[in-house]
Amino acid sequence: MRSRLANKWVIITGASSGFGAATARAFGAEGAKLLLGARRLDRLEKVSSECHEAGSPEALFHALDVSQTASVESFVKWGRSHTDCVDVLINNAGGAHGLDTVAEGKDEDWEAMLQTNVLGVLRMTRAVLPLMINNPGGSILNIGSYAGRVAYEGGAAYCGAKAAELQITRALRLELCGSGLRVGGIDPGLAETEFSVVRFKGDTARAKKVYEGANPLKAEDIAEAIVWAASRPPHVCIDEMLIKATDQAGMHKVYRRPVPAPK
Ligand code: NDP
Ligand code: 8X3
Repeated sequence: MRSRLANKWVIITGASSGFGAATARAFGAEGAKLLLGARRLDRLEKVSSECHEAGSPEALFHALDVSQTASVESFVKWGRSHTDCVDVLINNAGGAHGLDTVAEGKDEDWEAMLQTNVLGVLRMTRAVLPLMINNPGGSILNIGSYAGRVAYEGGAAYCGAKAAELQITRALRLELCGSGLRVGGIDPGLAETEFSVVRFKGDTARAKKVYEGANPLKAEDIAEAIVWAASRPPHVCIDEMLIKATDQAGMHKVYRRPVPAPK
């Protein structure tokens, strides 16, 4: 059967790595047309060519910094030059900065987390909605986190930001009821992407430790769920999905296999 997503226009924020890049490739494989945004253009160029190889008829990219209203507006203006009808918006750009307690927290980390995970989602949605509003069956999918549902030490600002994102998703669903647009939240748990490298400011050894001995989610696992949610029939809305690694029974309970000592 021809994919429901073939030739549909899909916007993905944070498409330069991790979930966003995997999601772009997965939509590409369904024959969707892509408008990809992030700050690292060299990465976007590579993802775009992988999407073409996967089967996307159009995999276009443009600089996007969701923490800046002007950048969001210029990204959407560029998108509008390619289409006036967007079918799917994936608000994925975001992440964590630092793992400090509130007592030790840094303003710049808090601000970065709130700017991307919270205000970025609001700004992108406000800017893209005019391109979706006459398009019943379209989907807005926000990538939240298990951390938006369960707090942990050192995660106050990140958990708070993702909890805010969950409530934004819920409020938007109420606001758009009757428009035919679907609004969903996908909340992943422990997943090995560049997330921890960013959180620990490039300390790859510390980032690796986060996943040591466990079998975390992969970016492709989340991409598959996002594509599935967006490809349901128009009367079906996947409201909320919490997706965890089998090894993550709870925020503070992750099964870890013994790791062989280095020789
Ligand atoms: P990555 O670090 O691999 O990807 C993050 C993406 O967000 C990159 O493409 C990055 O692009 C983009 N991004 C960050 N800041 C901005 C910005 N200001 N403007 C535009 N793009 C930005 O991590 P993940 O793929 O894991 O993260 C994707 C989403 O999933 C995030 O919202 C994260 O919070 C969430 N998440 C991650 C989990 C995990 O364990 N990995 C679990 C649950 C949720 P660039 O730097 O090029 O701008
Ligand atoms: C990322 C998952 O548990 O590391 O959102 O905060 S967690």
